[in-house]
Amino acid sequence: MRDGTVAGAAAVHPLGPAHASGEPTQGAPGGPLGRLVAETCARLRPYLSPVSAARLDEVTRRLAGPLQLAVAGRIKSGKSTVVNALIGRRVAATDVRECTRLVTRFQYGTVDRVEVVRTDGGRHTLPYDAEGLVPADLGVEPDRIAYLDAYLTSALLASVTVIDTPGLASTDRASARRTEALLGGPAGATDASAGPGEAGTGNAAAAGPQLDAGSQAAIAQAEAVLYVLTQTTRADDAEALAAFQAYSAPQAASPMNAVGLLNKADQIAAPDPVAAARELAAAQARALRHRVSDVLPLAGLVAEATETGQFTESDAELLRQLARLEPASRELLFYSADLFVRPEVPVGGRARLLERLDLFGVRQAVDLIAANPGLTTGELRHRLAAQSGFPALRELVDHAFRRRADGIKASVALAALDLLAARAPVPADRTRIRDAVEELLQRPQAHQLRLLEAAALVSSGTVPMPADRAVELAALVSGETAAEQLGAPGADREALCGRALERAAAWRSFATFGATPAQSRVAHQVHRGFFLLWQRLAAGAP
Ligand SMILES: Nc1nc2c(ncn2[C@@H]2O[C@H](COP(=O)(O)OP(=O)(O)OP(=O)(O)O)[C@@H](O)[C@H]2O)c(=O)[nH]1
Ligand SMILES: [Mg+2]
Repeated sequence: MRDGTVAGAAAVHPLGPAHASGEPTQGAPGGPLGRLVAETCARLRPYLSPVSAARLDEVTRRLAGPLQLAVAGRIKSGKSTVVNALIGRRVAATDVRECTRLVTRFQYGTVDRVEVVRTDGGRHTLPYDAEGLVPADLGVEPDRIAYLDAYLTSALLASVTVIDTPGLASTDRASARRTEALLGGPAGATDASAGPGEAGTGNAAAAGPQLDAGSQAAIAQAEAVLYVLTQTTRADDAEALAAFQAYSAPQAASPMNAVGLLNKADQIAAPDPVAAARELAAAQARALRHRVSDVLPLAGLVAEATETGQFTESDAELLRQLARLEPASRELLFYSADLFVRPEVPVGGRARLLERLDLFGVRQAVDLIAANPGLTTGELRHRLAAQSGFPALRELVDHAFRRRADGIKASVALAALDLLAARAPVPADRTRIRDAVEELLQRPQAHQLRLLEAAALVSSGTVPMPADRAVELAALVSGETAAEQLGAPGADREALCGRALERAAAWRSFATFGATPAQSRVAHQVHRGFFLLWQRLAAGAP
């Protein structure tokens, strides 16, 4: 276990890492909504006081960077394992003994390296260790470290920065506090409900939410979150999720930007853990529907093995040996991990297989080979990955999050502008920023931002809405095609046009006659959303 904690106030430069890192500064935002917000910022900047202008620069810089995706959850839920699988390299230490103590931002860089960002604002650079992991020895006392910037030439990181976080309900209050800070929650919210073996002993509530600057820098980065859950969703899971969403304006904290992972699916004690995991994940998604948009079942360990190249030819060969055993003795092997000590399996390989795949993963692999002895190592890896549930997560990050990054980032930037206005040292700044945001939101091109805000209010339960209307709004906001937006797959353009107009009218009438004032405000935005969609369709847009 790495020792020491990170605590105390610090003086990390608010402009944060990209400026100091030596990596090229990001260019303009990739999407139309981001560009719209960036243009507003550029127009506004000359009229602001130097302090607000510097803060505005930070908003603009973040807008142009990759989506900031935090992986959060309780201690030992498998966060670092998920991070490794996503990045496609085993870079974060994962071990029963190894606790993640620091917020680590894995991001694209031209040279692989770890930059240690110290609480005094200084940085020093280290290489990854001999195994390719973020080194355990960071060269200074841990309490002098704010967070880590880990650079990798991984393709995924070009569009998404993956932030590994210390576990919540950690016995190490300082590192848990950093995550609670990242999630926007009060320090110590998790201690009371921590279970046996996980309980923190410190009186964290008494410690107070003293956020160090390193954590604040990390908070400012998270734009979406993967929340790693295990079998039982505990009260503190929901609390931490609530805290993430309470951190900033609803549009930045939309449940649409938070997805749960039911990890360690392989460890569910059921005759068919895969099927049980699917059901449990669906139940958790219902229970947490105002917190996350979905819960995906995952065997993170298997995903890590298959995605990071840890699962090798010699592992596959060993599994083939096992598959050739008599069915009865094979079965005996799987009664428990202890029985996995048989002369047929060399000691080293045995430990390695268990470490890579755990017992259920080994069984799955052996079953796959037994059913199809000609399976190549590549095919085996592919099938194991498919059974782990990882493809759905990959799809979510590569496709759904990446596609929606423009809207997410623009919404987060608008929320940051609100905050900037609220904290402006000069009253004139406040008025100018608010006027600029209002002017931006009046434009038809910015309507998607209003819709995102409305969807956030509805999906978080802040504005209650009949279930069918909530579903309709979610589709309108996140559908990739007009047919998806209108919930009418396969419909032709004429039908889509008709439906868009019909839905616009239905929402207008709901806004006028059937709704509470809050519902009415949302309904007006949705009406306009369908109307604009109709205009686009009628004008022949794709
Ligand atoms: N069987 C099984 N074990 C897993 C799975 N995912 C992670 N683990 C194991 O759980 C332990 C903790 O995993 P980590 O990824 O280090 O968990 P973490 O949430 O990052 O832990 P902290 O940073 O200390 O909070 C490790 O021994 C992993 O190998 C899984 O899907 N199945
Ligand atoms: Mg970890």
